[in-house]
Amino acid sequence: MALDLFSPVKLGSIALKNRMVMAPLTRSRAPKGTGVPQDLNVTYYEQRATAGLIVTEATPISAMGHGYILLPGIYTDEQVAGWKKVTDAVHAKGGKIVLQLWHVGRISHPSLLNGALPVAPSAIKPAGQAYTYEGLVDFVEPRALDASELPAIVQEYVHATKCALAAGFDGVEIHAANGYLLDQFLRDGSNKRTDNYGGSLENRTRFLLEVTKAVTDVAGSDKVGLRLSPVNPFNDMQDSDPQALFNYVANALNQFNLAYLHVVEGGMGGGPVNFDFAQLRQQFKGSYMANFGYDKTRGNAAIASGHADAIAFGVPFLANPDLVERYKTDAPLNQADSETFYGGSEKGYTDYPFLSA
Ligand code: 8OZ
Repeated sequence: MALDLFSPVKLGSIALKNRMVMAPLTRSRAPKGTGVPQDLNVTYYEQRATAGLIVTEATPISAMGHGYILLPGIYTDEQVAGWKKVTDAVHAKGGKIVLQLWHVGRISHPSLLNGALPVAPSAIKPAGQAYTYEGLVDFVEPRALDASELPAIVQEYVHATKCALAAGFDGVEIHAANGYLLDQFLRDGSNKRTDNYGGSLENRTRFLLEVTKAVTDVAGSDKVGLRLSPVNPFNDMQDSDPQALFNYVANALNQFNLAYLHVVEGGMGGGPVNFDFAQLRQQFKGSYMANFGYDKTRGNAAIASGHADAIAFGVPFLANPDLVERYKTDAPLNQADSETFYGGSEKGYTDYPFLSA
C-alpha cells in the first residue's frame, strides 16, 4: 500500500506513529517575566499528543532572543521544570515533542529587551511593528553584531539545547525561517556584512552552519531538525536569488545528517512564488517535512509521491486537537478563531472540542 499521512516514520532517532506533525505556533500564553510554561500550556500540548510529532511554539534561547510578549523561554531552570511537565504529559499520551529554538534578531524592540537594542547581521531597520507590552511600536534600527560576539550566541543555542534535553524533549528544531536572526544572516536584503559572515552564499550561510554544528554536537544530529522559509517575505525579508541561496543551504546541511529539514513552502501575504520546491527537496538528502496550507488530500499526495516524509499542519492542529482522528474518519473540522491566536487564556487555546465519542 502506498504511504500516507497515517504511516509511521522515523525522523532521525525520533519514531513517529504517523506523519502528521503539529507545526510550531506562537500562542503568547506564558507568564510575563518568567516565561515558565504553566498547567494551561501542559493541557494544550497534551491535547495534541496524537500528532506524530509536536514542534513547540518558537521559544527564545536567551533574554535577547525575545521579540513578542508572553513567550515561554528555554534558558532558566524554572523554564526547564515547566517544560518537563509538558514533555511528561505528551509522552504519557504516547506522543513525541521537539522544542523550536528561537532567536528573533532584529524582530524585537528595546522594551522587550530590558532597554537593549535588538541585534542583527546589519544595522537595517525592518519595516513593520513589534508587539510589546505597551502595544504595537515601530521596529528600531538594530545593532549590527560584531563577529567577535557570534560565538556567545552560538553558546546560547548550546545552552538552550541542553535545557531542552534536560526538559525531556525528543529533540530540537532550529528556527532558521520567517525573518528571524538566522534567516537575517542568510538573505542579502538583511545581511550587508563585508566580513566572513556576509556577501557570498558561503559567507551568509556560515553562522547557520556554526549554530547547527554546535547544536548537533550537543544533541546528536539524529535529534535535530531545522526550519527554512525560502519565499516568506514576513518580517520584511528579501533576497536577490532565493533558489540559489536555499539550494546552497540545503546542500550544506547534508553534512549534518539532520533528523529532518522542515520547509515553509509559501509566503505569508500570498502572491505568486517563483521558486521550485522540488529542486530544493532534491538537494537535501535526508527526511523532508513540508508545511504551508496542506490539507489531508495534498498531504497524502505529497507523501505518496515522495516529495515529503511528513507534513506539518499549523492552524488545523490549533483548532482540532484530534486532527489525526478527524482526518482518519473524514470528520468535519473545527474552524480556527484568529481573534484568540495570541494571548488570553483557555478560550481559543484548550477549549476546541474533540469529536464526541
Ligand atoms: C506569528 C506571530 C508571532 C511569531 C514565526 C514565530 O513566524 C513566528 C511567529 C509567527 O516563525
